Amino acid sequence: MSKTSWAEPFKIKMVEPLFMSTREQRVKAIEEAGFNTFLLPSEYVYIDLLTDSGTSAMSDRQWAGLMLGDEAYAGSRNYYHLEDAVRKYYGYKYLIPTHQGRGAENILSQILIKPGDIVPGNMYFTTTKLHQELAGGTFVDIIVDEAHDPKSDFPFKGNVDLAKLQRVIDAHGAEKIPYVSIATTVNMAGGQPISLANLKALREMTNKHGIRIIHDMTRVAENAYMIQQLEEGQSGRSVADIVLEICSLTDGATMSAKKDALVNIGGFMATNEWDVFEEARNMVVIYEGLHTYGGLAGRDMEAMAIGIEESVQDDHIRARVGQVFYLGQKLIDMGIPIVRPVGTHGIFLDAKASLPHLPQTAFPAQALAAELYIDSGVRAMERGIVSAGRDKTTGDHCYPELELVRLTIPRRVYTQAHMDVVAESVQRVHERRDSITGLKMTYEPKYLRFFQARFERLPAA
Ligand code: PM9
Repeated sequence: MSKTSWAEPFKIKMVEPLFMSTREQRVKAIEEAGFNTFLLPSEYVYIDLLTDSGTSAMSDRQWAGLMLGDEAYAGSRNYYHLEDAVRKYYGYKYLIPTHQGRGAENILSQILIKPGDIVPGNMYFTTTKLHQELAGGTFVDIIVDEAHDPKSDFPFKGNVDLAKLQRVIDAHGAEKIPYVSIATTVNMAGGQPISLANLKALREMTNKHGIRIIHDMTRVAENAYMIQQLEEGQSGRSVADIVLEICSLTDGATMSAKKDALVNIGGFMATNEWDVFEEARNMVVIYEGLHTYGGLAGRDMEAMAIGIEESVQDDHIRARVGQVFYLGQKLIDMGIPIVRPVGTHGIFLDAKASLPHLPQTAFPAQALAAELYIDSGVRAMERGIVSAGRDKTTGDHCYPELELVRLTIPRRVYTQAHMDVVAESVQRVHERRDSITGLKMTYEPKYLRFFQARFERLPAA
């Protein structure tokens, strides 16, 4: 990795004051929120590391772009600008805008997946897997084993284990596999990248069997940066160039533009196949809106087109990932157990390692996120047994190896001083970890339960 210091390639033009709550206010707020950080009013949050989704600061160019919104119902000029950006920076031929990533996942899953199909992928993502299941498919994890081990320092934990894929093909037949689902980077593994070499090998193998690769490109620029920094022979290339190559190795994509692409709302589906595009154009009018706006205002598409261009600039991505690494190194130096190597969009605290006295059924990561909020007003998110949901056949919890709390860093929003405050709070909570008690789930919604589930504290053992 580069040894010189990074600094933000921007200066601050406008600020948003934050409310500084008291500990008593935070205890009351988290109890009222059923110990679920998603249910906290954001007013009572000091540093909001819930997600990097839709929480970026837009540039002055993007804000100026909003004023160029063409709000025509059909054929808005901003749609054509977005189409140009998707072709130029990602290389996909056909574009369907959607209100956000899951809108694209819904349409794509319904088009490509038939009941009984199998969808192998480099670890599940919550909304992606749910849409695959709702379309009648079953997700099968084919990521390398290292991805499930928070202590493994393997640099490309997003890689596919090709032997695992071969076993899935042997067991079910290629005709039952509409596509292999590849995320760049892998969110649930801790923001871990896939290597270009692995993706090329996967392309060769899927070509042999006539299987598509569908790309969840939500954080593709971050993945490309890690390839530039760590993969042999890639250091002389620009992030933009590597992004284009990643996309060229896949057949189509779903995108939550709320992450990499620096907008507060928006997404799209892209494909190189005319037939898939035609079907998607039919479906988008049912679920999102006309095919030239897909649930977005013209101004949102303009901000997205500009954000895509900004997102692949080397200076931007170096500072973005640099800030995440800054916090990660601080926590490592403090001896806090976190997923290694540090991922690109956040730090993932290893709640299993910090709270070994709590069984997974007492929701250790959920409990740790609540404690962190109480300590300092820092809002994080559970990424463990609650997020994993229930097995669709047995109805039991899924028990993921990784029981994590995610400190997700919004892009271009917080300073290094904020990161210092976060690290000190994590350390304080870690020092009194033995006193942290587990939780009992008192309300469980049917889908994506982590968003709205409620909990109560269990008595101390
Ligand atoms: N990711 C995140 O916080 C927001 C929703 S879950 C709290 O990480 C990937 C890799 C994502 C993602 C959202 C989506 C869905 C798809 N793939 O939220 O619908 O990280 O725009 O995208 C979230 P939308």
